[in-house]
Amino acid sequence: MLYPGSFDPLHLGHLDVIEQAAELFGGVVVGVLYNFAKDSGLFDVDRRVELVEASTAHLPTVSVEKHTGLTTQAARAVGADFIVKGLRTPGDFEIEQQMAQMNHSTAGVRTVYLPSSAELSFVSSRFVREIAKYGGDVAHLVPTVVAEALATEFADRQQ
Ligand code: COD
Repeated sequence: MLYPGSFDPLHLGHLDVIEQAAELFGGVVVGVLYNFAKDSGLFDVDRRVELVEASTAHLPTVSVEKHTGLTTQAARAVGADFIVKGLRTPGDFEIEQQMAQMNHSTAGVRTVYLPSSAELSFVSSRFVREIAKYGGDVAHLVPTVVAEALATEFADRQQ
């Protein structure tokens, strides 16, 4: 099973989905995808991978891969029969359902949805980046290692 995303950066909503997937399915490959339009990101892909690895070090059945291209190609590359997606809102479902149908129709790859935990459904990488950029507190939204990386990144940018 592949859990694909940008993970720029990984936050606790993502980690919750990873933990659920590892428990339910016995393991998961986290796929850090990086070659699409959205990718003028904060962290480069190798840093994102490092941060996901550090944040999932307590989960022995979780591994992390970076991948360029389509999600379905990433799934095939890691030998995953299906993709897992986290759902926060009904709006997420509408978008994800269309992608799931396209991925099945074009590549035979199926999608499983896991609901986000209620207390984490409002968390997004975009908001985390924005809050951290202006010095707001994100410590309750991201793993400690990510909070430290954000603080360093924005301190470096201000120099
Ligand atoms: N709680 C639970 N789940 C969450 C939360 C939260 N708070 N926040 C995000 N998630 C889920 C998202 O729903 C998503 O499933 C996953 O976590 C990753 O989130 P992001 O924000 O890191 O990733 P996205 O949305 O920027 O990127 C998603 C993909 C990389 C999977 C997508 O852009 C993609 O498929 N790109 C490849 C191009 C492709 O295959 N195109 C064809 C599509 S038909």
